[in-house]
Amino acid sequence: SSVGSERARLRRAMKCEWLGSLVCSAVTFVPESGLCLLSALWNADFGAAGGSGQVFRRPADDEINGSVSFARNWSEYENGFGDSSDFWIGEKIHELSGNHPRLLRIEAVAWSDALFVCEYSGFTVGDASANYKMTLDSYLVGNSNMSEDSLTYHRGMQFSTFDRDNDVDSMRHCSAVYGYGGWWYKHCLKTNPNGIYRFSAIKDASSMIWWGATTDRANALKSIRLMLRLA
Ligand SMILES: [Ca+2]
Repeated sequence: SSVGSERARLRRAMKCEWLGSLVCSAVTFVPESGLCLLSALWNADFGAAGGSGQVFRRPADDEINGSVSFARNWSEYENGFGDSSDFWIGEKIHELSGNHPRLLRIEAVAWSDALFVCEYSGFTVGDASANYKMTLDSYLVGNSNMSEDSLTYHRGMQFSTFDRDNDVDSMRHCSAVYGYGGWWYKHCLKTNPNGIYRFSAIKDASSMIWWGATTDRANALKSIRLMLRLA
């Protein structure tokens, strides 16, 4: 019933906020979907799935370049960075998912303002000794409206940054080739949410992209966020 599902949503909300306050102040609860934010970069309204037209304000240095904020080194990605609206959660992602595989939800907004969503079960991230290796179980087709599953490609990869090449491409340093962001690069990518922020749907794979969320796979996105269901 809707009462039952509302009760379940509230229960998740309370557990999520409790876990969030326990492990990381950067964990933000998203009441509309009952999930917790891991990472976000937005200047758009996420619509029904996400809230009330928050406007993203880029830091001053990004107004010059527009590509700085997610080009961070290994220790910055470990520690986490950013503010409440534009951030990476850091190694807390392992604390949240290492022993408890979670549901992962990605919300991406194209420059047309269309919202694309996908969800994965069994998302988990290892610890520093495993270079934060990421695994997941399956793409939840019924909860997703993207034209393809692009994250399964990255399953089993270790995390890389521009100063730590842990990808499996022996010829290239994927982070450095594709925008200097940190991510679970492979050979190299079908998703690049920490790539360079553009101010239009420019076609370039070093941009913040997510295959399946745009007409052309390499079109830059307007906004994206990653969320974890903690309870
Ligand atoms: Ca490499």
